[in-house]
Amino acid sequence: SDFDSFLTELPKCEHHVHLEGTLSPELLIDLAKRNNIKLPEEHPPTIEALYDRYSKFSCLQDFLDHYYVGMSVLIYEKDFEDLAYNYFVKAHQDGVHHAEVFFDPQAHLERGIKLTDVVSGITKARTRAESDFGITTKLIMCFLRHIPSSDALTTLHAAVPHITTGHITGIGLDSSELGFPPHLFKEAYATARELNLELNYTAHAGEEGDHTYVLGALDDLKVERIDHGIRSADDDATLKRLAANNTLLTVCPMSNLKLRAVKSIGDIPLRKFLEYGVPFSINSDDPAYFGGYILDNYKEVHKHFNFDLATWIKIAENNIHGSWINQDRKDVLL
Ligand code: ES4
Ligand code: ZN
Repeated sequence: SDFDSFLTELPKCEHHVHLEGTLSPELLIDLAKRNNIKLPEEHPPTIEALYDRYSKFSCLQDFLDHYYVGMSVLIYEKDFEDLAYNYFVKAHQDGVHHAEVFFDPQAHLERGIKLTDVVSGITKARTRAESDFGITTKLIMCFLRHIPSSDALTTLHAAVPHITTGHITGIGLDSSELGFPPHLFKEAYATARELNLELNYTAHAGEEGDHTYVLGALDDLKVERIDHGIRSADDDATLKRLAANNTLLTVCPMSNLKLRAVKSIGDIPLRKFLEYGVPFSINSDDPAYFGGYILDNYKEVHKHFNFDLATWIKIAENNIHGSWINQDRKDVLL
């Protein structure tokens, strides 16, 4: 439709995508062959079986169990470069001008992969994409909340050389939310802040957890942004605080539907966010697992909310304002 091409042309920024979640069934099977990896017996063995399994996640944990097995095919620097470059190609096709991407260092370190291989592969892809497409990109390392926070600190120290070179410029927190509240990672965030004044901070909160996880991320971790944050809508004071501080929520509609955080995309409280003046962006999260990339997410939102042009333009502007880029780059995108 006409609106589809409007949404395609709309300058988009992606703020919430896990590179390991862009591992398509096709690339997973290719890399398993290329690297001679035998996937566990219960893991779907074919592209078709993988797509079928991915269509029926019951919750975040059910997805994560597949996600961590899937990424076991990523071994060499080139694998990470291929993974990230494929994502940037797709993002560019979807009209993304700026992408801030997550990766999970601990998920690779615990498999004996060197952090340098992961970061150099991703950095090579970023450099190629920036020169091939004029897209700008940032790399955010996430701590895994299901692993003791002492390991987050060890990982942070291992990442210092990559932070110093500017290859990693953000800190995030992801994985299983319920039972792993933000305050557990207070020291890890505080240490990062002492190490480097230039880093940006975000955390997943209010995806399956209630609004107290969002407040915890703001108070204990002092994040500038909240990933997901949809459960903020259950508490008036939380909404008012997000609005007053202009804290961006990086919302992932198809992810919320697939992981059953909502019954329908129409149930995501986007109208409430607009009413309260809480800025949000629309993102793909783990597009290879959730049935669509960023443009699909924009189209799904339009299908359920039928926002007018002015609202879409406002959303696009909020996206640019909430990006971790300098004012010169913002001026180009606006
Ligand atoms: C994730 Cl959807 C989601 N939630 C939390 N952690 C994650 N890691 C990758 N995808
Ligand atoms: Zn996520």
